[in-house]
Amino acid sequence: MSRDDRQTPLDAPRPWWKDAVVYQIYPRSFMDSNGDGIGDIPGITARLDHLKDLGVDVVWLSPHFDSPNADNGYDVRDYRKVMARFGTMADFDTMLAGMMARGMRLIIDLVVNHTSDEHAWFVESRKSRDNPYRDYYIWRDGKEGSQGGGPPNNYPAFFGGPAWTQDAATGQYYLHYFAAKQPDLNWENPEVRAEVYDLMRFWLDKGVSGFRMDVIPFIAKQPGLPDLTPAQRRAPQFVYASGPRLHDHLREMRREVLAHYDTLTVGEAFGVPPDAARDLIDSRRGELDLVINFDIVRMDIDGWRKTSWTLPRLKALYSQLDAAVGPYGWNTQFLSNHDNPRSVSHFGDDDPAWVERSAKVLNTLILTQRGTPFLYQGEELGMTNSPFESLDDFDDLEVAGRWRDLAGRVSEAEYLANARAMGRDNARTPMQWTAGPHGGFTTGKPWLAVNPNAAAINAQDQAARPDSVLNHCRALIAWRRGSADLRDGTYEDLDPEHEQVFAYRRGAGLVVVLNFGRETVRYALPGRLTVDGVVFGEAEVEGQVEGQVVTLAGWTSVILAVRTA
Ligand code: ISL
Ligand code: CA
Repeated sequence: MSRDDRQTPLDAPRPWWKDAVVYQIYPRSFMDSNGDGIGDIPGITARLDHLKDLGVDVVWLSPHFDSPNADNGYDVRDYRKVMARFGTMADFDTMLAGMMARGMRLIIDLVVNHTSDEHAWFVESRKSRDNPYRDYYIWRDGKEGSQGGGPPNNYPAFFGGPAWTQDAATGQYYLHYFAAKQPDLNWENPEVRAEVYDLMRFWLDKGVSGFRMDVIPFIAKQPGLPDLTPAQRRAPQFVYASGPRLHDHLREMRREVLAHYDTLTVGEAFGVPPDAARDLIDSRRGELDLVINFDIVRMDIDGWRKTSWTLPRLKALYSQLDAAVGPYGWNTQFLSNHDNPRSVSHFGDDDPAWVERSAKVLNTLILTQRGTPFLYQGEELGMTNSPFESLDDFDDLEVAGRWRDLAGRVSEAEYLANARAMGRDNARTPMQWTAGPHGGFTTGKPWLAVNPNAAAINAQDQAARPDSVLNHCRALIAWRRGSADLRDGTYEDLDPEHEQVFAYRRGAGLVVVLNFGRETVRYALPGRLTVDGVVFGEAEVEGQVEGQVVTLAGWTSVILAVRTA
């Protein structure tokens, strides 16, 4: 009986992905095996033992499909072909076999809100108004007639300019929420849906265990595509993500494809507030399993501008997100990915004297919160943002596109400072494997410069040091596996207002205390708790437990065994 046609009672068998630790690979930057400066699939295969040793259960692979790389693979030209620079389908099969031989599963990136403008479907669609593929995409006449009247509505694109581009062949405009090279598919067309279901089966039949679904809430458009208000234009994702047919599409996808396989589906819920996300992941509804939300990673970014965050606000978000999933949902736990700055630079302290300690604190947070942890490549090392010197150093079309939009309204120095803090390229600098040339990522010239601190922060050095970020993650992932309180216990913030300490209870038996600062803190636990001892903490932590008081050195964390007095 497939899952979506029964109420999933609370005592249903526990899905495997609730206990999994997921690791995201951005293939372009993970490992280059042939010296062309671009990461590739044989490079991933060569590094699978790094993932196995870390204790990873699932790999999420960012797009590996044939693409012109306008948006580094998030513009797919052929869903059934491996990007030539990444390797061959045989390489993919070898990588997948290598993962499975190590007990790891693979989920791939399903990018079906849009395709590349070089996809055969769009090449056909744009030829004429009556082309059989015309309705695979969203074409409209301009405002006043089809010549020169301006775009059909005032939708902005995320990578700059309007979300409509007029096409010479027919004079009509096509919709693209992202770049003009990423035309949006028309999900109201049942032929489009059937094509997507077919390509999903193609990869599932190869042994893939599911999908991370790129901006999946965007596939349902607003009926009639009315103009946005000025407030909506400032954050259009909330309108783009709330089309009325979204749940119908997801339930049909579940019925047609997913219900027939044992899968993990993770929707990138850009533009979906926590309460709306609950409906996407409620196991009784047969839609998605998990969502990637933006509440924490974007808590201090307003458009292109970095604002600020505080620990009490961060803690409030954790409690809100934990409560929002309800009894039939489950959370993802992450602090970075390929679209966001490095977590230790964003939420930690990336001063060379503190970076390792604070990276370990943040990884402890990710690995002890309630939900499925997602680590991003390099996060297990405490890799940091990169010192981009000028706008020319960035590869990301989002950085260039937003700069064009700002045209003269903001100084280049101010824009550069914000791009350095929050730009997506921070997470896309190559993985740092060794202290050697280009961090051991490539023997050639890397497509994006390796962070100059690779000699100090790299996997080879850390594998040999017991107190490294890498070995901290390895040990905590292993310990977590044996802890029912961490894997499935309740979550309770013990001190929401404290400005430097993040202390929370997991289940009945554990308390986690994180010091989010350089100063040593003496932290008094609530009187109702009796501490039985330190069960996990860094070797150099002075986690002395005097009765109810825990002393934590700067940027350290500790896990305590407790019971209610
Ligand atoms: O917030 C954003 C828009 O300004 C971006 O970080 C990003 O576009 C958004 O989070 C959606 O991300 C996904 O879709 C994009 C792609 O560029 C991102 O890499 C992908 O994760 C379009 O496919
Ligand atoms: Ca390569």
